[in-house]
Amino acid sequence: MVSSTVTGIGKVPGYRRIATEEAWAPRELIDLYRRELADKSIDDPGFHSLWGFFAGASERANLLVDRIQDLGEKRLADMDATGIDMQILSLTCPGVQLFDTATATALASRFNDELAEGVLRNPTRFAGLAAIAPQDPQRAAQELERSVSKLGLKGAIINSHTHGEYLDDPKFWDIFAAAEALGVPIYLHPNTPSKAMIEPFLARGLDGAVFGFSVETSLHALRIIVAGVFDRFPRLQIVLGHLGESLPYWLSRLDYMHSIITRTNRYGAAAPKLAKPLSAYLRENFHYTTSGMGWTPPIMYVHQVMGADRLLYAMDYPYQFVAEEVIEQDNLPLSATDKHLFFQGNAERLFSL
Ligand code: 1DF
Ligand code: MN
Repeated sequence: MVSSTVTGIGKVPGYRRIATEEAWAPRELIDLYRRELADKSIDDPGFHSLWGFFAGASERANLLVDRIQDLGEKRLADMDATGIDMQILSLTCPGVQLFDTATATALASRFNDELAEGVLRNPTRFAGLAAIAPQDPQRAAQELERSVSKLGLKGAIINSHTHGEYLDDPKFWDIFAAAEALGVPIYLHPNTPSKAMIEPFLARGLDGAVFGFSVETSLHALRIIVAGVFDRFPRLQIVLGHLGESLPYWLSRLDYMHSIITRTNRYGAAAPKLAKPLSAYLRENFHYTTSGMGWTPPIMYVHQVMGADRLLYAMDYPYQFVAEEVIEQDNLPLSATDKHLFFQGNAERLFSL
């Protein structure tokens, strides 16, 4: 997980390195996860697989749980050691989305207060995204509004499905309306696949970050697009990590196949005609970060097909705390202008830093 012996990360590269998908979790959240692991009162096999591991006794789990709680000196030291100037912090997956509506709604507000205090202690090193509870969409929209206008947070994070439900359901659209009105993005972070589709992943250990996260989250993003969310909220911006959870690779096939589906009205109201080709939404309503994907060929591909304005750096600390990946991305074959956009400029614009 950690390679702290690497040197060679330049101090003054001509840009600030802003890492945009960086996790934190207060002790209380981890305790609540541990209680649920013992009680098994919530039927979410993905959660039990994911946090059964991270709340367990392995060395990786212990290091992770220690690091993820810190919003001060330890985290800053790790950032210094890997040349990270700023982290955009968000409550780790699945955040409050695991819990019942009342619990999740109350926890989101308290954790956002706590995050905002952590940011205020080191405002040049940290910014934060609000946790919200989609279980109560109207309260979630209000909490986003409060978090941005009162606490200075820069958007929201949603960890894919909430109890197996997806945000294309119009009952959630007040959240999109609030984000669009505030001019802040929603980071659609992975979660393990929802209960309805996780079984064949679990059977071979593929439910987590290794692959299941990406299947779940790319599906979620597509559901949002094909439901017509961006025709209704044309200025809404969604952020995807992991280089777009594979979607940039699919642009031409998605356009070809989706245009047939809508032209033939094959699925009726479930797949309505959209104002633009599907790929237009992926280019105009999404940004892509390199969390967990610090590898030059796919980064250059996303830069090419999505454009220099849409690609942002992320580390995914503390889950993927790998100094070599910072060096690899320092050495991307990009112009000085585009590298500045990648590490700094796009994050400053998107998150209003
Ligand atoms: C893992 C990866 C866990 C990511 C995460 O949150 C996470 C992991 C619990 O390695 O199991 O956010 N990730 O974004 O890749
Ligand atoms: Mn992550």
